Amino acid sequence: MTKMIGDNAHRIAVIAGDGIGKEVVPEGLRVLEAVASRCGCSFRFDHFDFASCDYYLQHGAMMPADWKAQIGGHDAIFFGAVGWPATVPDHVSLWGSLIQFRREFDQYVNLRPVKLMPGVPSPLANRKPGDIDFYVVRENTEGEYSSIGGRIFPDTDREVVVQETVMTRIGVDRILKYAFDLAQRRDRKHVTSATKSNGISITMPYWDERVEAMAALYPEIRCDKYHIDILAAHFVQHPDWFDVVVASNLFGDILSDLGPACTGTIGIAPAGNINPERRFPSLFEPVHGSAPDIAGQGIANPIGQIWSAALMLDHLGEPRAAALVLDAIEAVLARPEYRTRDLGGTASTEDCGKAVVDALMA
Ligand code: GGG
Repeated sequence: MTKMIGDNAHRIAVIAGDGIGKEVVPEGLRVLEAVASRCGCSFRFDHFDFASCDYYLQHGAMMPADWKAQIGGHDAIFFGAVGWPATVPDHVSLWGSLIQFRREFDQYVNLRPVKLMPGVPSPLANRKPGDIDFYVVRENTEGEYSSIGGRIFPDTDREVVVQETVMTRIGVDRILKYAFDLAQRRDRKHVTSATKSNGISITMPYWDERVEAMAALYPEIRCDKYHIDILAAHFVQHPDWFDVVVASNLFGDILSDLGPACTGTIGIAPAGNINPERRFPSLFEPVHGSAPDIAGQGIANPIGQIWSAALMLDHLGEPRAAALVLDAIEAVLARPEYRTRDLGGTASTEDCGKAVVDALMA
C-alpha cells in the first residue's frame, strides 16, 4: 500500500516481519502519523511483506531477489521483528533478512540506548532515572557474526564444526570512531570497550590494540576496557558507570539485551542500524525479537518500536519530532495504567500505543 502525501515526505519502507512485529509496528506508525500532524513533517509508508517467515513459507526464501531495488531508494526502513522457529530455523530467518539488510546497506553501527525512565521500576535496587543512561554501540557487519566456517564428517563421531570471527581494520576502526565521536558529544566523555582478550587470543587483542590507537586520538575522552564477563556483572551492579559502551557484534548484542533488562524490560529498548554516511537507508527496530510465546495476544510492549521511531526521526533530521515522541514515551511509562504485562501492568499493545499518541497531542 502506498500513501502519497507530498514531495517532501520521508519515504519509509515498513516491514513488520514476524510475531509481535506485526502488533508493535502499527503502534509505531500510529505515533509517526500523530507526530507528523504536530510537526508539519510527512511520511510515505510503503509496506512490504518480505523478511518474514510467512513469506519464506510461500516463496522458499526470506526475500525476493530484487529486494534491494524495492527498498534501497527509501529514506529509512521501519522494521518489527523476525523469527518464527516453529516453521523456519532461526539462523535461516535472521541470515535471510536482518543480516542481509545490515551488510548490504552497510549499516555498520547498531546504536542501542539504555535509559531508566521515570516511573519504570528497575529490577536493580535503589536506582532512579538519571542513574542509568548510556549507549551500547554494537559493531553490526562483522565480528562473530560470520558465515565463514563449515562442518566436516557430519553425523559421525569425527564431526568437526568451525566458524571464524572476522575483524577488519576498516570495520573495527569505523565502529570505534563512531563510539568516540558519540562520547565526545556527551557530558561524561567516557568510552568503555568490551573485550575478552585473555581467552580469545587473536581477534580480541587486535580489538584492544585498535581501541588504544583510537583513544590516543581523543585525549579528552576517558577510555577503559573490561572483559565481557565482568562487564556483564558491572552492568547489573554499577550501571551508572557507563556512558558509551562499544562492543563487537555478539558482545554488543548480549549487552544490549542485558542493559534494558536492568531498566525494567527489554520491551522498551530501541535500536538504529545505521549507515552513518547515508549511502544506504538505515533501519530502525526494537531490540526485542518476535516473541512467539506472546504473539497474537495483543499484549506486547510497543514502546521499543515507538522509541525506534524516535531514533528514526532524529536520523531523518526531525529532532523536534523525535524529542516530542520521547517526551510522550516518558509521560506514558510514568502512568501504571498504560503499562503492558512485561512491566507488571495490564494495558494492551494498542492501549499503550494510543496513550503515547494522546500524550503527544496533549
Ligand atoms: N527486532 C529485532 C529482531 O527481530 N531480532 C531478532 C534477532 O534474533 N536478532 C539478532 C540480532 O540482532 O543479531
